[in-house]
Amino acid sequence: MASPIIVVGHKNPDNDAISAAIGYAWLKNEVARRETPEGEEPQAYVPARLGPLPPETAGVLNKWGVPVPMVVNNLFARVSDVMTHDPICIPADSKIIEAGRVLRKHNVQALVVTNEDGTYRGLVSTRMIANRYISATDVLEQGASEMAVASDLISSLDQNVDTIMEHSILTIDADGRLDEAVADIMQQPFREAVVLDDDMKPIGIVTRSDITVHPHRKVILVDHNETRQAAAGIEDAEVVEIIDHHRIGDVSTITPIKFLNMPVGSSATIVTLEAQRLGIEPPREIAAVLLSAIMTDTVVLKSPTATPTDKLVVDYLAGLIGVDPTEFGIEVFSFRGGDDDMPIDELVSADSKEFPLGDGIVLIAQHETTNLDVAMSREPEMREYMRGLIEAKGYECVLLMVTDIIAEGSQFICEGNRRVVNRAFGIECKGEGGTWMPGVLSRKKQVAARILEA
Ligand SMILES: [Mn+2]
Repeated sequence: MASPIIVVGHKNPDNDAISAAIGYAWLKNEVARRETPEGEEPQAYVPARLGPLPPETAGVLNKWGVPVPMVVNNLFARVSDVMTHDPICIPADSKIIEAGRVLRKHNVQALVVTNEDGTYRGLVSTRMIANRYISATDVLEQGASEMAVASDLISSLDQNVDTIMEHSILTIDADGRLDEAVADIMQQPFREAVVLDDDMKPIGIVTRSDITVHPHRKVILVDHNETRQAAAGIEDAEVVEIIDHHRIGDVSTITPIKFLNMPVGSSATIVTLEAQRLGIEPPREIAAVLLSAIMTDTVVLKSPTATPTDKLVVDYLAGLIGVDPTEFGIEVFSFRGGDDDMPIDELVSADSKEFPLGDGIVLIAQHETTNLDVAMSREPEMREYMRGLIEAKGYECVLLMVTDIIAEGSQFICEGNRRVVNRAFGIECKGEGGTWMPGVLSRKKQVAARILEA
């Protein structure tokens, strides 16, 4: 069966990064199910995330009973991508003759030897059995009769595999990186490594011939197309599709792929348009997940990134769910909880993105609020945390936009090299108090673009 294809958003995932992944994985699975001939296994698509759930995503998934996508730490090829699943096992008290029969029956070179409780004990291979027989010729050279050797060989058939098996075979983890496992396998004198689960039970076997191929994990990127924002190991993966609404970045591919990039308010909008194009209607819970992402990315359609297309898609999804779109959007924002007790790291960097600028990197963070005064009462704490980020990561500057979605503007708070921001906006952001920027709601359209151009 083909490995599942991962559908994943960017690092520091926001609601759209996770929700668009859920929605697009649902759509791809739906298409695969419809197009795969009966009796065949459809290609599976699995939504994933590169970090913790934003609270509004947790709230929406919980309310609508949608499973939380798994976390992927990297996209490097893993041991499980090459291993032979369900290795043939025999108990430690089996006779060598029995091992020989099993090897022949399954046409394999090695068997995993297990303890009574099914846990891993060792490995017996055709080579180990052959060595047992070759060693008999030593006895012959020492003057034993051919008859004695023959009877020794015959009695060996009745010997336990335990006596000839190897205990010191490399054991590895299915989720481990393949390149690291390959290095370890090549360093040991044996051809095989046994893959164990957390209970020490054998679930796979990898041989030197399995690692002559290097598979690439297949991945669909949503809500990003820059390697800087992608999972570690993206360069080792095969990007098979991209669904995005950001500027075109630096992800490159060897073959042509489906690359849907539209200047609309959210990736979830594009996912919904794709579903409509294919004539597939999302069930209510998927519609809710998609609608929540459009609402957060466009700040309940108030952001200048919101387009007439987003409005149409919002009305369509709200109709499917049977809700008022604005009320729905405000409920999604309410899942974020209060600004007064939110941990400072979450408040500042839950939604932050790095942008290259000259030789440096600027971090632009955004915190949306319905109560600017409460958020701004934590300014000293925010600034201290931002200075810590600069020290730890060496940013040129960190800009935090505290966006008031009701007053429709952002308070700019900047640490590091303020000139970058001041020059881009023609302002005098002097530090304490920050600068109120009326009408600035969109990091992408109104802030990042201007800083990168300046
Ligand atoms: Mn987005």
